[in-house]
Amino acid sequence: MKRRWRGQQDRSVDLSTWLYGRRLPSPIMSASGTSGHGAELAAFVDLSQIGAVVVKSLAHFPNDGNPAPRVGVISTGMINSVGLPGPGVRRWIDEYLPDLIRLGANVVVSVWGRTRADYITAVEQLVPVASHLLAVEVNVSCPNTEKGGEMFGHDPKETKEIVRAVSQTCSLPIGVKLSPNTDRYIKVAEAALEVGASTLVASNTYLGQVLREGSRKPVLGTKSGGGVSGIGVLPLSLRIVKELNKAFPGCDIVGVGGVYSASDALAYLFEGASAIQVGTATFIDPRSLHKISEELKKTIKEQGVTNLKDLLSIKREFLSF
Ligand code: RRO
Repeated sequence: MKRRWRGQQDRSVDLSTWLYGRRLPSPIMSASGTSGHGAELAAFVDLSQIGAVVVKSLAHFPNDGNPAPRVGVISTGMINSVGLPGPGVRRWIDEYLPDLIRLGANVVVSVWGRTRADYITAVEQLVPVASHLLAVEVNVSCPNTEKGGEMFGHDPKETKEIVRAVSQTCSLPIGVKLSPNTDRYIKVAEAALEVGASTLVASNTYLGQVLREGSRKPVLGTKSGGGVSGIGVLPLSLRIVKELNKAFPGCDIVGVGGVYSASDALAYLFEGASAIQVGTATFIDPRSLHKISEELKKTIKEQGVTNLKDLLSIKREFLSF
């Protein structure tokens, strides 16, 4: 059983935001794949006070993942080729979901598959526990599958069929995790929104390759490279969020990529995101979600307001980071 976090938090400021049709206590969420399948961060942050825990992508089958090393450190963050290891939805429901429920977390389940039918089966298996979940995040953009850079999320038609199938299988709100590795992300997003996605999650990691210093050897066990994340990708994902917001005004967007501080989170909010996912920063400091939330509250107070909505409506320049 996971231990509940018992640190200090400022309760005088309202960080709440709307996403997936619900009021969440904070716009700061965990990013899929960066804190395990369950309540792994519970010792470092009050899971009931963050926006949501986004679980590492699950398939309807257990999966081993890629050979080690699965992650490598770079000056601007990291590269990974984790390769979707996971217990499968059924075992996840038995072994991981109970702690998340007990700790009061909003739970978003990321799902993946090798075929459209795989996605349908994974979501069918979630239906009996749907009342405990906030949403499904459809991952069509993992860079580390057998097919490498060839992913459903680079094809609007494929994405549309998968999202349509998911929305016909369950009544949970649907987010779609977009790939940044295509110039067609607007078309992909449009296709997903047409068939039932409510939320665009931008974005997954950036295809890359890293060699060991002074060597021809890749740092990752999969020699073909992996997905790059961290502070270096913030400007890249921020631009995608901006473009999505312009193309789909009013649509819910979750910004992901390189958020290490409240000022990084605010950049996404200023460009139209309703929430932010934090991933790579938690590898540097597992308390990052807590720290960023508290920093955001401090900024709100410094500006003489008491909630996030009012902070975002301030038009003058105000940051003093
Ligand atoms: O497991 C992974 O290798 C992985 C996934 Br599912 C993903 O969506 N993004 C990523 O960078 N790695």
